[in-house]
Amino acid sequence: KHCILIGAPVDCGKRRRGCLMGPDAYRTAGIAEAITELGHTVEDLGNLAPRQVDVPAPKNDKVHKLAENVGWTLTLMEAAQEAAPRGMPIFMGGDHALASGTVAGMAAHAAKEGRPFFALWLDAHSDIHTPDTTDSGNLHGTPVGYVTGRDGFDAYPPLPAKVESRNICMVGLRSVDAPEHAILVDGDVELVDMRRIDEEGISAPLQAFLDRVEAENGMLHVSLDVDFLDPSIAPAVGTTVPGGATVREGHLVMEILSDSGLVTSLDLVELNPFLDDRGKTANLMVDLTASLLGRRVFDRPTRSKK
Ligand code: DIR
Ligand code: MN
Ligand code: MN
Ligand code: MN
Repeated sequence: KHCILIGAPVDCGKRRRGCLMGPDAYRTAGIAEAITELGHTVEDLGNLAPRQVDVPAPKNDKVHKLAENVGWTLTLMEAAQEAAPRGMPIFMGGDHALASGTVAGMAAHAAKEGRPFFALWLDAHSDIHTPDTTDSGNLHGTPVGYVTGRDGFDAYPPLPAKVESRNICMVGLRSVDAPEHAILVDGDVELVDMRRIDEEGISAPLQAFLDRVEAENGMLHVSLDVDFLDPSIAPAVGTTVPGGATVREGHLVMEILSDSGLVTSLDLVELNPFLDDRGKTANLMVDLTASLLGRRVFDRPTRSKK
């Protein structure tokens, strides 16, 4: 594989600052070295910057830094489409607002290739607000709303390719706001909340989703929010929610994804190095990336596909 590291120091998707240091924390934790050790090649495009744009004042006056969020969406939508034909983009965030650009860009790329697009959302939150429904005004809670074509994103660039909500699987859910809940219970996003993980394990629902991706020859984007993980193992995030995935559940997801050979792009989001404990969260995120890219103790020959 050729991995393309793209620094996206997005810090405008919420009020608490610090995610802008994420890309350098991943570099410091040795993300490039971890990937090359696995036999892949790496290219680091450095850190990008948001396009400067003017936007009308948002209807909802709680919305925080709309113009900067729109600017990042433009930048990253373009960066994703530029990188995707050459390798596997790994977007080093930055908060989750960056996914409005990365997911929209990867979906546009898939459409150009004539392949269906799927997204795996590893997160405590569902991030399916719109600028009108968000109560916090924090746009990191809206990327799924944007890429699925919900109303209220008039200030944003028109979507080159809408993501089908049935092609999204959310895993790790344990904090869903009321307006998000209302949309999700009536919709067809595949929902794997923590209770389902407790009862069924994490591998069965994930494998069922991957079987669909494979059957449709889809491209698969993985969006990994630090708060998918339990705060005890991943403290460096502004929005900790107790009861998250364990170290082993995190690795198992990545190992199964690796075996599937289906992943074509990755977001690493919400790492706030200002809140970390001697780099432990950054190191864990790098280790999870390594598992996704093939690090393993022993092969599983009967299950591995590629
Ligand atoms: C929260 C989003 N539901 C909000 N929180 C997120 O502010 O709307 N944290 N996405 O990562
Ligand atoms: Mn998120
Ligand atoms: Mn989250
Ligand atoms: Mn909220």
